[in-house]
Amino acid sequence: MCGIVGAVAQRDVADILLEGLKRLEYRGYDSAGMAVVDNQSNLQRVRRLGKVAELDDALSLQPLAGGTGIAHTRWATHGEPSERNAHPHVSSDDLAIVHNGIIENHETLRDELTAKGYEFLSETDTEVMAHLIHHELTKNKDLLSAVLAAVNQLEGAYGTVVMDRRDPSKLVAARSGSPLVVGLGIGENFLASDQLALLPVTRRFQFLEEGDVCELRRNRIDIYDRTGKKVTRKIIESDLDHDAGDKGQYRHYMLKEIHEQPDSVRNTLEGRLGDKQVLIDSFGEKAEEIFSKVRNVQIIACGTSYHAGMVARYWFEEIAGIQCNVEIASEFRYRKSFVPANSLLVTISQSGETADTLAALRLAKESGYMASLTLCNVPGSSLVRESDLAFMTRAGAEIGVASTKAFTTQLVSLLMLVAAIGRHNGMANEQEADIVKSLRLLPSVIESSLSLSKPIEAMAEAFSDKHHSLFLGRGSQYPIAMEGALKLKEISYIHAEAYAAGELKHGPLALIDNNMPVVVVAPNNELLEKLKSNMEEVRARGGLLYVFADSDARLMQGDNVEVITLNRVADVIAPIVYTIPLQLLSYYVAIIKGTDVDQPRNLAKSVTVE
Ligand code: HGA
Repeated sequence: MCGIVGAVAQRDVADILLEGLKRLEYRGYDSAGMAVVDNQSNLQRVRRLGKVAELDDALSLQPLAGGTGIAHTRWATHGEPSERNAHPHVSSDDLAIVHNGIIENHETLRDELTAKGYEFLSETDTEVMAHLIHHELTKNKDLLSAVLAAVNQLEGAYGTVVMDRRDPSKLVAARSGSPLVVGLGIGENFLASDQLALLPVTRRFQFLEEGDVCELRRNRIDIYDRTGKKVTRKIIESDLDHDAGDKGQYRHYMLKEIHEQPDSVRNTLEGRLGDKQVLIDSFGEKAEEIFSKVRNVQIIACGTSYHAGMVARYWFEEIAGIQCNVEIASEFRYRKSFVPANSLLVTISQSGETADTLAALRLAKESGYMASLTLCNVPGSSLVRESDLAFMTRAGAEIGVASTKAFTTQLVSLLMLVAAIGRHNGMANEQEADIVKSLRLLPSVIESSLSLSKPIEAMAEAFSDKHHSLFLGRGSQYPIAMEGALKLKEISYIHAEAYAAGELKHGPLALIDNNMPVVVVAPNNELLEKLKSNMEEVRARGGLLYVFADSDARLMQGDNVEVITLNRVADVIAPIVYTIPLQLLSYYVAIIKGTDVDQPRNLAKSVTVE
């Protein structure tokens, strides 16, 4: 959340910063701003409420020129979205600062700094940091020492970049709880909250680690740990596609990413499947040894990734014969949990920077887990660096805020994990061979599900004037119903709730009337007959059923029942396949409603704040 870009160069950096913000906008889009030091050594700043396009317009009327600058796109946590609260924040016309995160002791610090004569012009916690660093500069000899002294007084999370107009030869950045990456140029250097922002100017990066403080100059980068000791951080060459942030022929990133799924799943599988087995080394060198000892799996995740974990629970217990618990990271991190012997902790996160999941991993390290594994889409991210094992989902850059290809590649990765662990727990070789065969077929099966766009678009019409909806599934399709409901609420703002279909009569049936669309995920598995009874319960009460079913499920189109038929697929991959039509449904409902599909209100991608 929030996007940060900074640059120290000989050339004017405003265009680089603006392009970086555009590439990060999906991280937060309620306001945006930029500040540079001009050739008179003055701070020049432009901020606007709204999207980066508003800032772009403002900058074309009031261009900023300078070789040192910082910029930010905001997702408000403290203080309403407004120009006044937009970053960069300034202290005494000398310092400018951008920040991602939450300063928890901001109120105490605000009182102390007000008593020292600082005037606050915003409601943000960030402005507290600006004045605190300014105050520390009166006691310390340079910006680096002042930032080190200031961050030691902060409680909470920050990724921050600070600029002083009196010495524009450098920027100082600090990271604790929110990611920052240094981009290495030739005779110029950069900072950003995500490498994606800097791909037009460099492919060489250094990830700052927790507690790092960095002094960035045109020809020099010095990194210190939180004690002030100089450290070196590995330089990595990014293999991310430069055009990762391009919509191509598609109207929205979300639609592009939905259609990329056959390829992203192919990438996930590439080089990781043997003839009849999952190649265990894909999970890391120590995977074989660790997996052979696992007797229990604890999955921790948030949002869509949590739904992927929920599906995996069915797989782990049914296929691998391993007990599996799944918990939302923000709950797990604040309770005392029981850790059975030989437990593997599995975290799932698209960005690898999800604040709650990261905190849960750090907590779990002290709680007796045998080892940790992360399933993640971003190489070099915090979860990847801090886990014992890492498995990259290889979805490619996902820009749409509503997750699609990240989810299906997580499911594919989890199914491979289940096979790899199950092998050590008595799972039959033939069963693993069947999983491998189904996984190989998956990209083409997803392609055929995508061909259902037209009927799903027509079905979406029925939802556009509705305010509420229910999603039903049973077994491993229950979490798919949850994910379908999440997609619909995220981008169309229609209230959508998912229920395990057997729960209907325990309450939600009371909601059914002819204004309540009920979406049912109904592949032909051993629960189909039960599910059919649940559908009858809805129909008998005048409810409207929208059913995604197998060709051989023998479900008839009829009064108040619309059926879209999918090809019959092996049960084990059905949750992945049935995700596709639900993604398309929410997309087309949002299109009809005219909402902002890629950047839905109040949300942002990569939840780096608690
Ligand atoms: N707390 C700051 C930054 C918010 C943030 O990091 N969002 O992701 C603010 O509210 O401006």
